[in-house]
Amino acid sequence: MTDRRRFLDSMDCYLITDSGLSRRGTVHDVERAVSAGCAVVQYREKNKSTREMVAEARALSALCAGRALFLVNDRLDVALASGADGVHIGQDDMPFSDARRLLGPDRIIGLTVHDLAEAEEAVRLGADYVGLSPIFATSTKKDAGRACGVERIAEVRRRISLPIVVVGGITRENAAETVRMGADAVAAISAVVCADDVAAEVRAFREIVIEAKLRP
Ligand code: TZP
Ligand code: MG
Repeated sequence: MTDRRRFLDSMDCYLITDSGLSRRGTVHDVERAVSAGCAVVQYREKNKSTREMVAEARALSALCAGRALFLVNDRLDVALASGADGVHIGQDDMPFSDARRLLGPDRIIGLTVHDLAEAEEAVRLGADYVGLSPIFATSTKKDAGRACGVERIAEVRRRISLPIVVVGGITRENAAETVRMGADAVAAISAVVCADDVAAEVRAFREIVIEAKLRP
């Protein structure tokens, strides 16, 4: 197992960036989240040119080095150009086998899944973790689909041993329940990047997750 995969074992709060929602910008959000102990950062950028993304991803990759895994959403080209630790891809993105061939064996590839069949397929393909979504209703991703509910987490947990990150409508109020149902880490976009103090918000989520893991 590479050091990169070890980061996945320690994750509790997983940051997904969103420059459209962020109050102080993605670099600020990542710096504050990582300084608060966030172990995995996913650079999800929908508003910038490829050139802007490569420059920003390089800066973020340097900022995360040795402190957190740095993954790029969807864009393998940006991940490769920036020296990222890996990518996060969805069901309609680059096929997994092509992504693995392009990235090589050591980089992390996370896959979005919506149900047990997709989660079992992620295991078969060799994904490093799954992002299960959307757990709750969300307005952050317009095409996220219908909320699957917390029971889906338990159903997937019973059948696969890959790390599970839950996404979609996660708040401080519902995060503990997702962990009790089997999530390893929570990814809350709006709750974190719209917060007054990103570091304090990440710390709060981390405490909730760590506590819920200790007392299931
Ligand atoms: N993928 C599935 S739902 C979602 C993504 C990126 C958005 C989650 O955002 P929020 O603000 O935490 O509901
Ligand atoms: Mg995608």
